[in-house]
Amino acid sequence: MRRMMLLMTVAALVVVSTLFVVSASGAHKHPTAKTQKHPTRTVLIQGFRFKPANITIKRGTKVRWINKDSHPHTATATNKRSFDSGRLGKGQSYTHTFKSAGNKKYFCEIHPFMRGSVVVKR
Ligand SMILES: [Cu+2]
Repeated sequence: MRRMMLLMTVAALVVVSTLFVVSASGAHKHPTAKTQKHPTRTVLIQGFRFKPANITIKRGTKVRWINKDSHPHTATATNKRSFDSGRLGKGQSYTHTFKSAGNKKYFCEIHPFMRGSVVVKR
């Protein structure tokens, strides 16, 4: 009986350790998963609009604005301090890393009706 218990304990240990190894190797199957935790999000400036106008990201994520219009645009924080792309000509881009959580509203200084927001989660 004691021998039986011992066998079952050993069997259980083998099963548990096998599961652990499988899950651990599973995690290693995606070595890029960690580096892609905070990917760059792209916002196009096209047709006098930010596309998409509202995005939600995790803290530490980079946001890249690309001007696809032939007119110059800016991506300027409404508070004018957090970030400001300056004038972006056709094809030019601007990248900002969002390090603090909150709802960051921005607009185009040249066309103030163009508005967008970046919601940064912790
Ligand atoms: Cu504009």
